[in-house]
Amino acid sequence: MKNIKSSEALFARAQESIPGGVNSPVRAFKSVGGTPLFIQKAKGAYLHDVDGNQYIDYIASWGPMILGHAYEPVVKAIQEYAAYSTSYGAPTELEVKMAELIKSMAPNVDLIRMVSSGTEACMSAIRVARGFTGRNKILKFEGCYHGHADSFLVKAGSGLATLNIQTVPGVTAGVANDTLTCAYNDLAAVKQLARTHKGEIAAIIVEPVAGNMGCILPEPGFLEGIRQLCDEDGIVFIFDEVMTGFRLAPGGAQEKLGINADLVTYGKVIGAGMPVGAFGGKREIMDVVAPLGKVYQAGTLSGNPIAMIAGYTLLTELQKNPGLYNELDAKTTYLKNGLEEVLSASGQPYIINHMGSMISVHFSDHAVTDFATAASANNARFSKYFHAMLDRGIYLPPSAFESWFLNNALTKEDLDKTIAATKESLASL
Ligand code: KE4
Repeated sequence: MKNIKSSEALFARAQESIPGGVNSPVRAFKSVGGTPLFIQKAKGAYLHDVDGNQYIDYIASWGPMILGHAYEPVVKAIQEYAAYSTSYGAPTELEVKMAELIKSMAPNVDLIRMVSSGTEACMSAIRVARGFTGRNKILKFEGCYHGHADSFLVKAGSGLATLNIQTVPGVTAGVANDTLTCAYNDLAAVKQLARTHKGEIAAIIVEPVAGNMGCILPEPGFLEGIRQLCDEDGIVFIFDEVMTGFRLAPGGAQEKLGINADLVTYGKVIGAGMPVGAFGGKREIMDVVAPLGKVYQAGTLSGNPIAMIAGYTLLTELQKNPGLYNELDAKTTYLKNGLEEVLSASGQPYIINHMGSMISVHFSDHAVTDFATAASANNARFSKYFHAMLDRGIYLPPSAFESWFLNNALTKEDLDKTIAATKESLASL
């Protein structure tokens, strides 16, 4: 067992002033148990907690740190721009350059609006879809998470699944009634809901590769079928690419999967760890956004110069070096193969889901293709595995309902350590 006394003391203190001692529920280790580690600093692939312990990081701040922590060009850019003031509340050339850069990387984005979180991006995107279509309902998928805006807190994944929160107090019945849900990968159910609610659905919002139930891949025909349905019924197809954007490919899941969305939302990587989200898409739809149109959306810190220079610097690195994606994908495949070897030798049932640099391990004897199959895995075993790995210096997401995120600072030695730690951990369970 590692010495985590300072984390324990800080967690006790934090709970006196912060709900649950954390500023976001998934950090609280609620489903895996134990004391959340308080992080002192991080560099490359390594986190250092307040007790001086080092960990190989597979969370990457839930996605943003794709090239590793304290990535030099990003740090230097933030340091330089901080001296010019941290916010103006007025337009800057940097925001224009950021919008142009995103448009040069992401397909189907004519206009894009910057915001300060993935939640804001998704919340704004559905408002735009409702304003554009004049319809009220949205359809989301059980176990997908699009942030904590009221409309999304219906059968959502990530922290709600981790904490087993099915209905969220404070979300009114009126709001919840406008959110239709069905199982991920169930195209027949989508078509049935579209028939039942013909002319009522403004948008179908989906994680094109789901990362909030563990990592769950779209089955062949699932997204293509929704695309066709949206074309037929005048429904806005929204790709929530807060996780997949600029991670699966420079053009995100739209590029990787070859499917066009009408609107797309971003977060995480585009801010390089600073608070940034964005929503964008076809001009005919985005034209409704104020001050051009009447769909109001705003933010004091939207397009903040420090956040913009951080994101712009990281995206530029990714655009200039597309080989980074092949490197990252190869590292993830190497890790998957190594994990498969030790997991199959353990004799216990397991599933590994993986695309690009997103991966998840499920202790399950059946395919994990939606929330129900993710929830019916042996997640108690995952919790034990999580702690056994943490004790061996490997920091996995503290929930079976999360995707792991690899960063490109990980070395073959780190991956081998992770595989070896898995072998030892499984033997100890
Ligand atoms: P934020 O508001 O947390 O920036 O983004 C919300 C969001 C939207 N869409 C997707 C696909 C997401 O995964 C997220 C946020 N992801 C979680 C991790 N599963 C963030 C971690 C947290 O809640 O602390």
